[in-house]
Amino acid sequence: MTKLYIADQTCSQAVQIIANEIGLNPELVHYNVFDKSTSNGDSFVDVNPLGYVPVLALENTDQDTITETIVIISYLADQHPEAALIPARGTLERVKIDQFLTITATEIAQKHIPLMRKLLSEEGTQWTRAKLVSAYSTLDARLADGRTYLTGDHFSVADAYVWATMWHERSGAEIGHLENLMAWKARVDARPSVQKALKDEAEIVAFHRAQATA
Ligand SMILES: N[C@@H](CCC(=O)N[C@@H](CS)C(=O)NCC(=O)O)C(=O)O
Repeated sequence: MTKLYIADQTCSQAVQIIANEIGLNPELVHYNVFDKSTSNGDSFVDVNPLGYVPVLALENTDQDTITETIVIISYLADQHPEAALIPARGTLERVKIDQFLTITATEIAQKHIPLMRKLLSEEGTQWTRAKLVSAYSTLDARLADGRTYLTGDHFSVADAYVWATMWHERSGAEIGHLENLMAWKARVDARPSVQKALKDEAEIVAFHRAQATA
């Protein structure tokens, strides 16, 4: 069975959501980013020598492993065009969503991480928080025309990725005043694919914890 390596409350939720949207049921493996253990005993350094989730381990002849959130969600969405989660490759619409996903990875997800891990000086903290507020403000402005989701009226990979990296509370970026974005977040919270991702994640994390204390 295809395996999806995830970590608690991280960007791997984006992959879970997209898998749920298309009805895939990969085996979830939890990676504890602190003690480096996995819920099924796999050596994570062998799975991804770069040491991060998400990783999708395919069951193909070459036993390929795919890393990078953008690449995995795009791959899954491309495999299931009927779910309309991403525009077709080669179109300008696809270029725009790729641009959006890249901004999410570089200007949102990776900006949060040193803040959440408290790795920055006071000056670095202020600068990085301001960058985040600025990035989220562009999303709020995008939603101001009343659209339901970030790229229009259909849920897409863009919504899954941004939702999975809404770590503003943990990194102290104050965006509660961005009303369009907060309303969008509530809509995404309510999607069955998101609720299932949270439930499945909680179950595998609890299983892994119980194993560690047994
Ligand atoms: N370039 C990767 C980065 C993924 C990443 O930062 N993963 C974090 C969770 S969101 C992680 O696993 N961190 C564990 C660590 O660095 O020890 C991607 O875009 O998917």
